[in-house]
Order: sequence, then C-alpha cells, then structure tokens
Amino acid sequence: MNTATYKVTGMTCNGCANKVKNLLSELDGVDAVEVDLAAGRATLRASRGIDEARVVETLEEAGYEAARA
Ligand code: 9UX
Repeated sequence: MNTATYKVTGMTCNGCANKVKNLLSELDGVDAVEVDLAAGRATLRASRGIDEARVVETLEEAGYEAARA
C-alpha cells in the first residue's frame, strides 16, 4: 500500500474535483482517490508504486498544475 498527496492548482468547482478524481482513478494500480477541492489536494491510494510522472502528466493534460505535496 502506497499513498501520495498532490497539490492540484486550478480546480474551481465540483466538476473539476470529479474530473480529477475520475482521471486519477483510471491510472494503473490506483485503488482510491480523494479530492479536496477547497484545499486543492488529491490523495491517491495504490496497491503498488504510484507512477508520479504519470500522475502529474495526467493532471497537466487536463489543464491543472500538479506537484507532489
Ligand atoms: Mo467547473 Mo472545472 O464548471 O474543469 S468543471 S470549472
């Protein structure tokens, strides 16, 4: 089990939060995603190592800025 929190910049409404949650949920090995819209944070739980570059790339392609928190 592996947990990682990311700072996500640019989420402005619940639609954004849901989009981020869905996108990250589709990534390999990701079991659960929690998104905190107000705090601008996403936390991933994964059964194996999280591919950090893939997480950041996925968020950036969707129009957000992301960095490991
Ligand atoms: Mo809300 Mo976000 O209308 O991509 S969904 S701003």
